[in-house]
Amino acid sequence: MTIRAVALAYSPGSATIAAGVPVTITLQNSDASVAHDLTLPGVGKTDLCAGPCNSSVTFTVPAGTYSFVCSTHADMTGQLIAR
Ligand SMILES: [Cu+2]
Repeated sequence: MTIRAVALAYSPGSATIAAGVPVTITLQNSDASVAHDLTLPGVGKTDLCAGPCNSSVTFTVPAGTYSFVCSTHADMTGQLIAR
């Protein structure tokens, strides 16, 4: 799945993933010269990179609802629903 970072926000801001199997999320940072990542606290994160750039992370999580955040922009958040 691809999640964009554009204008200091994630798009989409909420996404549903499969629980219990490896899921790869690619962050497509479209904000020129602005560094973003996608951090799932306690689980994993993409590399921090300045746009335009792509960075991926693969993780496996049990069913639940998770918040993700950009490590350089605390108000840049989104939600993953694993089921
Ligand atoms: Cu950011």
